[in-house]
Amino acid sequence: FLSVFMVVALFTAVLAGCGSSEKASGGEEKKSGKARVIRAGIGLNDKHPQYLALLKFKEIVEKESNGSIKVETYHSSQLGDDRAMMEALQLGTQQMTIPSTAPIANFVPEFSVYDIPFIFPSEEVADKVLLESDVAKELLDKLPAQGMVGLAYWENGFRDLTNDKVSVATAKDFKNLKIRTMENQLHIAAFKALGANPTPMAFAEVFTAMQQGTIDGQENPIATIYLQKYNEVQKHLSLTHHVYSPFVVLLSKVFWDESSKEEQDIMTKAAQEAGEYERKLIREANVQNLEDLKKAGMTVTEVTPEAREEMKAITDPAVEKFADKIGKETIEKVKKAVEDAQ
Ligand code: TK8
Repeated sequence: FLSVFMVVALFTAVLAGCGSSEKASGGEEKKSGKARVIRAGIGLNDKHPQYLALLKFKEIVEKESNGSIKVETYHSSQLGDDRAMMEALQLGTQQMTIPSTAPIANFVPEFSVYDIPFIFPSEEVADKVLLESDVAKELLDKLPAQGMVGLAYWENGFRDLTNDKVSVATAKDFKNLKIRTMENQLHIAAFKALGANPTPMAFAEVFTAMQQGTIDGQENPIATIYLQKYNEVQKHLSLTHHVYSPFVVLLSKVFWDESSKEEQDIMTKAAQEAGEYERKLIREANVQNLEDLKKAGMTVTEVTPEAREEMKAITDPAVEKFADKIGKETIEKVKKAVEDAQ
């Protein structure tokens, strides 16, 4: 079903692209009354704070641009998975998506710095690093060379582990668990180091894979676990907090370059403003939805700081192998920014 939808979506995109050959230059566009369209797609569903914040982005951009830009929103991987959507951004057949940083690392390897387990100690520190540090900005500045523009960091959040086999409290409990990971080499290596059997897979396939038992579990922030109803096919939740995932609001560079400076400013500001809203919503959801998951019957396992230290010690050597790919300087800068934030 999904693939049929994707093909239809792609054709629509190509047709839309053919129709709008005229160059955008703010004023004239408005006179002719023809809005340029941002097709924005995400993997999460329409209950997730990311989607609600995307609607906020739409509201701000459509208002501030006086209708010169229209935003069409798609959720639940309707336009494809994270990789497909980023490739469509590069081609200019889709204009916007908001992936986690992990799949972005397949395009800009430096983004894997955020995949290093336990690199962020808290949301507050993550905020300071992502919203205020030079290195976070420098990473966004590497995107245009890949045909994408990074407007802002949003929050997916600390990732926790679910599975249908055992309650995972310490490193040894990962043994032989078949865990879906994002399509990211560092994640795969880290889960291997823990003795798990990592299986990279697109987000949209995860629920069915767990339902059919082709995988034992997955890892995502609480809000995603609840809103995607993973509790219906998973018994155990462990509060591992092993990785903090930022989201990045990505725009196609094709669309960006066709926009006036004024429109670019409107889109950047809107992404930042909607980002504040998204952080607020997702933090509320992560607290509330943990209670919801308990009520729904999931067993929740706390993970001690000592157990996290052990997991970190086990994954560190695997992570070390990625230092050259990520760039030692980038890693040092992020670690320094984390220190400064504390
Ligand atoms: C949604 C993804 C998701 C991510 C994952 O497209 O794949 O597990 O955490 O939020 O970006």
